Amino acid sequence: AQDCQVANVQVMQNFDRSRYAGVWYAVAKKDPEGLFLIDNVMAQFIVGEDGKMTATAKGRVIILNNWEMCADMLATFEETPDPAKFRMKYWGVASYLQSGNDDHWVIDTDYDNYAIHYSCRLIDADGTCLDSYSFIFSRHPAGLRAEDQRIVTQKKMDLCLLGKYRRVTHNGFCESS
Ligand code: DAO
Repeated sequence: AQDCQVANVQVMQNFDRSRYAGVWYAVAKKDPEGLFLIDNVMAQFIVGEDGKMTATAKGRVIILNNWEMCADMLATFEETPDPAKFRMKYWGVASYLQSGNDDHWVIDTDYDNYAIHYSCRLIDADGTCLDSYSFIFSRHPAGLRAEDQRIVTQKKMDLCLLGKYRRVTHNGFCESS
């Protein structure tokens, strides 16, 4: 399925949010226009007693006139008929950080090692995506296992985003804040 139609993107089957919960480290990212989170990106997904998913996230950002900081972000997830497709409302703990409402699709995950996230912000008239971002998450900040790399590469291809990712480094920038 590489016709690059957003409507044909395959997502995780039988997505189980309780197995997805916990900490994920972004190890690679395809940036949207006007990128926000640069590196040291980690997210913690929480499933509440009501079954609803929320998240906290951190990452190094540059705001205003080249001011570098660690952004503390919060997100809530609204369900859709597909269990792997959410609408994500997000905002900063500080008001000057970015906020928004994006698609949040889980493309694939084994829950224990890797997860592939995708969000299309703008669909073109031909059904392809004009402005997307995507995180490759790992349970370990050091990166993915070799056996997961192959799957991730295939999924990047399916998303028509192969070659558009950059590595996301973790150097402790957000650990003290
Ligand atoms: O970094 O350029 C960007 C876009 C991402 C904005 C959303 C970040 C806040 C919520 C993250 C939750 C887990 C993906």
